[in-house]
Amino acid sequence: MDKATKIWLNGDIVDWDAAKIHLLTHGLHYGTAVFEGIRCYRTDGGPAIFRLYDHVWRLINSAKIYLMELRYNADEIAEAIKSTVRANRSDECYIRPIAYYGYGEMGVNPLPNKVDLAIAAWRWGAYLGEGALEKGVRCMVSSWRRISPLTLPPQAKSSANYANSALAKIEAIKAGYDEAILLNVNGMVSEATGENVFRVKRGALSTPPASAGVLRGITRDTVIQLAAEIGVECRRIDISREELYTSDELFLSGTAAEITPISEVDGRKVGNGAFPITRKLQAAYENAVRGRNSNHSQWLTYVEGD
Ligand code: PPE
Repeated sequence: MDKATKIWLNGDIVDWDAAKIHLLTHGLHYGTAVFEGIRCYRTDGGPAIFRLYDHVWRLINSAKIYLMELRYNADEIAEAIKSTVRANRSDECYIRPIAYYGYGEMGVNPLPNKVDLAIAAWRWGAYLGEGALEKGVRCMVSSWRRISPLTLPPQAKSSANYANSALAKIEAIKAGYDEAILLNVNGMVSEATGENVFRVKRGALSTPPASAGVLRGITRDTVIQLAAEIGVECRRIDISREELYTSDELFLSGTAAEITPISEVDGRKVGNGAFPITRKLQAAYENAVRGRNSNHSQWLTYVEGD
């Protein structure tokens, strides 16, 4: 990774290499951690964090689901995130707040352990590899099913959920693909290992509904709003595996992945290789995160302001 200099840990800014925790931390053993992925972009008005409060509230809600006492309110967490970016003198970075049940008692019950909060920020370029945003990624449908909401709550962005993602990612990489798309236990498309999935067919946009077991992505919500503004309504409907194969366009959305076209699924080329709607949405997204869309200036929190 592209190491930075400072990490925020339980209220203190510490050196990157000094941000260490105990080996018997509950979250490491039992996946009892919740986190966020946020991006800060360079804009004409200085570095700005995209949809900061939406991420902060999702973190707070994830923690609530796991009965974690965060000890900081939304404003305090937002301020801590801004101060982490400032401490790293970074104008463009990926930000990772993580709350976890800490060190104290071993055993599955997390409740006796105090909850730690840490925030790191570092440079993270194209998440799915060099050139992915331009030429797209090759995906496979995983043999692993996405965790069912009856098993682990998908709306809690918990580390535990990512063990399922990691298995699917390993399978895809070993099979020579870039990314995996997971079906849910009903056999319908859910999401990718760290992104939501969108489909374009005859000019119409769709994405699986929350009931398909997806994380309600903040980028997904951004895409839906931006699409409406360019006259493309998005339907939240179930997508089947074969509908992936017969799409005109497919793309992934996520904070890290931004809007990444999918060029191929299971060896089937997506559409004719032109991605007109995806390209429009990529441009609209870029304008929004860079502060060039005055309709959405409320999505940006400037790091240098108070
Ligand atoms: N689904 C999953 C499973 C997921 O992890 C993400 C984000 C999304 C959907 C999209 O959510 P949003 O970022 O709010 O649009 N994945 C984060 C973690 C990536 C990682 O490898 O770590 C991210 O993009 O930050």
